[in-house]
Order: sequence, then C-alpha cells, then structure tokens
Amino acid sequence: MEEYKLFIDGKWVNSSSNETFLSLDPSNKKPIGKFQKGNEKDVEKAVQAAERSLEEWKNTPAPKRGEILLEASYLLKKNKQRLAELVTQEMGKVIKEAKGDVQEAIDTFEYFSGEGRRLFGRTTPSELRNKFCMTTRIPIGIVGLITPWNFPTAIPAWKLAPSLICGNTVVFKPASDTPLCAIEVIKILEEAGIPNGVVNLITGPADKVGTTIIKHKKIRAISFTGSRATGEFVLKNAGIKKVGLELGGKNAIIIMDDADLNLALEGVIWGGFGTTGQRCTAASRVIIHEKVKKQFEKMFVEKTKKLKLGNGLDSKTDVGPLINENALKKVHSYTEIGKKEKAKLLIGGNLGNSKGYFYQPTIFTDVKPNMRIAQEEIFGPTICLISVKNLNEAIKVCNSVSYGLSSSIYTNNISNAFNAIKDIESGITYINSSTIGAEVHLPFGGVKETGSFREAGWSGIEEFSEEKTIYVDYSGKLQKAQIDSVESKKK
Ligand code: UN1
Repeated sequence: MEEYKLFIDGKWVNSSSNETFLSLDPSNKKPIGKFQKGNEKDVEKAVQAAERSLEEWKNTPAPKRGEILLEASYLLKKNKQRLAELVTQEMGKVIKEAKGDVQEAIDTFEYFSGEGRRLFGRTTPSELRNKFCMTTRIPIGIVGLITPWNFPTAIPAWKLAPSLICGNTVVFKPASDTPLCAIEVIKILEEAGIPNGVVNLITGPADKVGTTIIKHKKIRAISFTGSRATGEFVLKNAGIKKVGLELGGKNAIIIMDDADLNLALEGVIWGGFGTTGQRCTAASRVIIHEKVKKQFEKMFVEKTKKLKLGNGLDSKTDVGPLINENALKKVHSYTEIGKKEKAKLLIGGNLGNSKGYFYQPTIFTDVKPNMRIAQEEIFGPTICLISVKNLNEAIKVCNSVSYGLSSSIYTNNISNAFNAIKDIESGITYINSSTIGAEVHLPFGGVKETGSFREAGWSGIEEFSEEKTIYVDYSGKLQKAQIDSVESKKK
C-alpha cells in the first residue's frame, strides 16, 4: 500500500512522529493508503517555511499569483475523471456528485485566478482639500486552513484559492477521513508552480496538528469548516486572530400548498439524500403545508423506495455510504431518538449493506419542531417532515433552530417567495430549488450558530485579506481632520 507524505517547504517528507494512519474506502472499509500522523513539530516546520516564503509571495504581483491558480484549474480539469473516482473512493459520494466536487474546485481556482487582476480597493473623497483617500487589500500573513471530508477537493479549493491570490502563505490540515484528496489538490498546486513554502500540508490528528495550528501565534487567521464543537474549540483557543467558521446547518425546505409538488419532491430527494445527507447545506427538514402533506408523503415514500444504495462508482447507485463507523452510529442513534420522541417512521431507519457504512434513506413524519431530530444536525440521510398551517408558521418553524445556513421554499406565489427571502434566518435562500448547489462566485455561509463567515465569491477576498486605509495629503501643510474641516466651513 502506498505511503503518502507531508508537504513542507516544497518537499514531500515523513512526519517526525514516525507514525501513520489509514484512510478507508467507506463502501467496503478497505484501506486506500497510509498517511503521516503529523505532530506539533511538523506544524512548527510548516509555519517556519510559510514564514520564510511570505515576503517573496506577497510581493509577487497578484496577476502572477493568478497565473498559478489558473494553471491549477487547468490541471484539475485535465485530471477530473481520475480525481472524481478518488473522491468517490475515499469519501463515498456517488461519481456524478464527485465530478461536481472536483468541478467546484476547478471553478474556484479559475474564479480566484481572475481576482488577481481585480482585488479592488476603494477611493472616496476627503473632507479636506488636496487630500486623497483610498483602501487597498493586503495579505493577512500565514493562514491556517482546516477542512472537512464531505467536499474533499472543493472546500480545500474554497480556502486555498482566495488565501493564495491575496498573497498569504498557508498551513493546511485536511480531515483525516480524506487525506488523499487533499494531497492530490496540493500535488496539482505543486505542478502548477506554487513556490516552495507557500503551501504546506500536514495530515494527522486534530489534537496535535489542528490544535497547534489553531493556537499558533504566527498564524494570523484560521478558516475552519466542520462541527460546532470544534468551532467552539477554535474560538476559545485561537487567541487574537481572524477566525472564519462554518459550522453546519439544520436546513429546511418549505413546501407551500401552491407549489409544484413534483418539482419539490425532486428538490427534497436531491437535497436530503444527495451526498447521503452529508452536506452542511443538506435538507434535513421538510416543512409542509398541511393541505398537501398526505399527498406529498405518499409521493416521497414511493420515490425513496426506488433509491439504490451502493458503491458510488457504480453508475446505478443513487445513495453512497456514510463516511465512517461513527457517522453510522450517530445517524442510527437519531433514528432511535426519533422513535422515542414518537415521530412516525415512514421508511428506512436501518443500516444498509454491512460491507460498507451504508444507511437506508430515512423519513420521519409527524415531527414536532422542538424534537431533537428536528433541531440537531444529523449529517445523514434522515429527513423530518413537519406540517404547518400557513407561511407564517412555516417561517417560524424554519427559524426555530440554532443554525442558519441554507433554506428553500417551493411556491408559485411571488409574495410567499419574497416574504421567505425577507424573514428566513439563513445565509442562503433558494426559491423553487433545493437547499444545496451553491455556486462558487457567490458568497457562501450562514447566520446564527452556523457562524457568520462568508467564503467563496467576492467574500473570499474579504475573508482572506485585510483592508488597508491610505490617506495622501498633497496640500503641503498640516491639515487636521474633524478640526480644520469644521473651521473652513465656518469661514
Ligand atoms: C458543505 O456542505 O459544506 O451548496 C458545502 C452546496 C455545495 C457546497 C456544500 N456547493 O451544497
């Protein structure tokens, strides 16, 4: 079995721990490679390399940095099929979605390469004569990126591309369930010509690698996507750093009585069971108008019955495995919780084929908004149906959770749609489409306990740079803001 290395200062090296861990294919539990169990010393070396390379990288013209990102985007495209198969193998999502994952990485590198010729600042008039005011974007310095396993190429790209175009250097820790996908992304950056030390990759355990990155004084920003518990740990331990957190969701699709139910059903299946429910944006609640509840339940169960569970490389598979044993236990424990809470199990609720970490697509109905299955993030193929009397109640139920990432409403009534846009508490709202499928050139992120981070799109630039304010006084005399400007008005 192949043994993979850490990437520090442009070289692939062993960890000083001399220990490795395995990454498994979740569809058959077979190992796909050996990876370095990085530790504090490795992170320290990575930080030193990132520090050494910072001066040269931040002084490289941004359009030149952009050329490397564009090349990375081309190389990802060239390797799309191979990488997508790897995403399926290491993470489990079906091949069509795995291609989408890689495409999201391609698009992200392409988008941010263009930002190298923008990175706009602003100019604005001064309150004084012969004085010029403007802002410019400057790098933060060394940034620490910690990514989850559910989008093993796309989310690293979301964080790497804006970090790099803004002139930062990077210490990157990928999730231990998908180290190989991360290594492949870094290999592509290496091939695209990223200078030594600008990007450093450390695989390994959270308590050694993650914690050291989070606490490190020389790392000036942390960007983290993952669980709420870890997000809280980041906040408590990062010290005075820029911190960006994306901590999940309990996203709802609202279906009104005037909706196209067939369209809504497709959106629910795609948003709830796509990626086996393992997206931060997954639709895990369906808030349905009571008038159409019975009819929708029937359609929903019929369609769910036909979904084929299996290895994602098989083109006939609709739903792949969960990521690992713990995820399987967690998802099943929520089925038990739902039953205890007296929600009605319509379909599923059991483990699938035990060769891998499979779980049946599961639907609960007659769910009350305050039940745990309707409040907590399950991160699996479990959907809760909650019935409501009108839009006001639907929005109230939608907002009754602590998260606020994505949301959706199916309606053919324009005022329902606009009221939902105005009143739903979430970072993203879709009208007549599911809760998933964000595009890379728009801001992505949530409100409330999802964290107020925005990445991707123009927000990625704001997140991974600092704004510097510049005043140029060419009057040749001492001019005092707030004082002379008021005096000259009086004259
Ligand atoms: C995530 O689940 O953390 O909008 C990211 C979507 C994808 C990204 C999801 N483009 O569902």
